[in-house]
Amino acid sequence: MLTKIAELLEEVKNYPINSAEALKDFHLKYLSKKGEISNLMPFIKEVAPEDRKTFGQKINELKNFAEDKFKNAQTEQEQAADAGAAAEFDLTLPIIPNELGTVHPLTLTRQRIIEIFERIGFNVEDGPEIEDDWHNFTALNFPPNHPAREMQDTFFIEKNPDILLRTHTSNVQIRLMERQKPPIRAIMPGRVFRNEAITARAHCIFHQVEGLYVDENVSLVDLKQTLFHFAKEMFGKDTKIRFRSSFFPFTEVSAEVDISCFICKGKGCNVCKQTGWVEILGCGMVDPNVLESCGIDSNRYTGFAFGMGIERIAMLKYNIRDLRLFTENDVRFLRQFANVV
Ligand code: 2U9
Repeated sequence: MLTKIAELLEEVKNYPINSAEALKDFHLKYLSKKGEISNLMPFIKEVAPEDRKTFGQKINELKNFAEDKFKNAQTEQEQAADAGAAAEFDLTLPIIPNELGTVHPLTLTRQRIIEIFERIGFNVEDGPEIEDDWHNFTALNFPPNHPAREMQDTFFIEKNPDILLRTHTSNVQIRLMERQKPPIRAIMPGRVFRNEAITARAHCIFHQVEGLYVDENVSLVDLKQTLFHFAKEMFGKDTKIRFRSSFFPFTEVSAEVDISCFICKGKGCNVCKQTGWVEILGCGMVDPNVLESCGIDSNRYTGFAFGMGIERIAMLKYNIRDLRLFTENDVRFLRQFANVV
């Protein structure tokens, strides 16, 4: 029996494993359940009891040897396959360029506006783009016959004219005041919709940032100082501002704010149409009716609010002449903002 094991060991040693096929055959012939080494096991019973230990040891040695030979051959074949695959790559070829996008100028502008107001204690609030009449118009003191409520100015949902696409982000202020008592100090950046033809100066979808500050003793002085701070941070520390009286249904008093033209420093140029001033936003003291609509006591609390178009601020800051550039996604336009901070 020992001779049979020695012969098998010799056979295993000399077995040439030179291909993946041969590796498989080797395993089948010697190491599988019905392989030649397993087939030796039943013979243990036929060996004299005093020789069984030696017999068992010899089979184990044979099995270990066959297993080692199999594993080594397997590793060698795997390494050879890896080296072959690596050789197929030409490491001298130039890399495929991985082009990075750039931050959109409207995103840059929105981020800058948020940063300026966050630093002086304003939170950022968000709300729905699809809104009901109450939160977009009625609570904001729009009279029933106001032109903004007409089909040609606002996108209404046909099946339910009480539902519309918000025309400003003021709905967020209304929702905020309905659920939170003063002090309230927040800005509302977001997308708004108006039924307008698309031109160089108008679009049916644009972006706003509105702001609201409601507390005891909030005054026009707070409003002026806040917006003066914003203008200097956004357009440079030498920027001057002026307030022109205006009208909005939701504010009383109301004003439009101009900044001194930062292109010509007030001397007169194309951007400011020779006036030395450019309009940047609207603002005012929140109308007491609006506070009351939201359940806020207008005898105790006052507030200021403002609203600006992000496109307008970006056009002024980066000297962009046509609104449509923001939505055309022309990389020649977008790439110019790659290094703007
Ligand atoms: C509440 C109370 C008052 C927000 C305001 C303006 C003035 C304004 C325009 C700027 C350019 C809109 O994008 S634009 O066309 N906005 O002039 N917005 S005061 O006043 C509010 C808002 C909410 C509850």
